Amino acid sequence: MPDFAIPPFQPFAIELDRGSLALAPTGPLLTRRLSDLEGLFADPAACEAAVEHDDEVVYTVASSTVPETAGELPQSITRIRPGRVSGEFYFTKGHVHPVAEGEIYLGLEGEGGLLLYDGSQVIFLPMAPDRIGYIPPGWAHRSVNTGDSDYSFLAVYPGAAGHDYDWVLEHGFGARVFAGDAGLELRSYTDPGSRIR
Ligand code: S6P
Ligand code: ZN
Repeated sequence: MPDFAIPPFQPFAIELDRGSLALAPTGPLLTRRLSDLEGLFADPAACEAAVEHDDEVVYTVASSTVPETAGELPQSITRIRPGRVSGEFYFTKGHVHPVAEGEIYLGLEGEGGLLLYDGSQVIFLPMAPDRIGYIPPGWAHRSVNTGDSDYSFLAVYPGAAGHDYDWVLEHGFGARVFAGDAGLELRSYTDPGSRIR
């Protein structure tokens, strides 16, 4: 398993293979399955049944060799598989950066979205290849695959920003993204029967 490089290092280039979306050189690879997302979907029983069935991979995060340390600017490629749990599109766990710093995402393939929540306001940014999504400091963010093929994006973020996943467990995300009869639906996080738009 490749690891992060140890700073300080010389300037270097990273090749992005546009076919496989592999980075070279490459760092650690993280894999998240449905069982890693238990308790996050609106329908926990349906998620549990899917975990029992085949515990599908929901997403992978392939990091470059740049470490998450102060002063560095790490990158990673997230690939979210297409899928739904009771109509709710597959998503990433979602987090907020405890050191409030911005982050950018660049869409690489597929159709998806960035759900952003500051504790009161919720914003959904549709994402597609070549679209840059900007996450301002302090906004929790979760990515959603709203298509029927892989949705992948490049993330670039400050190395000392950290990742707080508990904030999301406590505050939720303001909205959930579902496949509706006439397309994508944003529904209330705590009352998924009620549509926001
Ligand atoms: C890191 C950046 C992404 C996510 C990745 C997985 O700051 O936002 O690389 O880590 O998309 O999402 P999560 O919420 O499981 O970390
Ligand atoms: Zn982030």
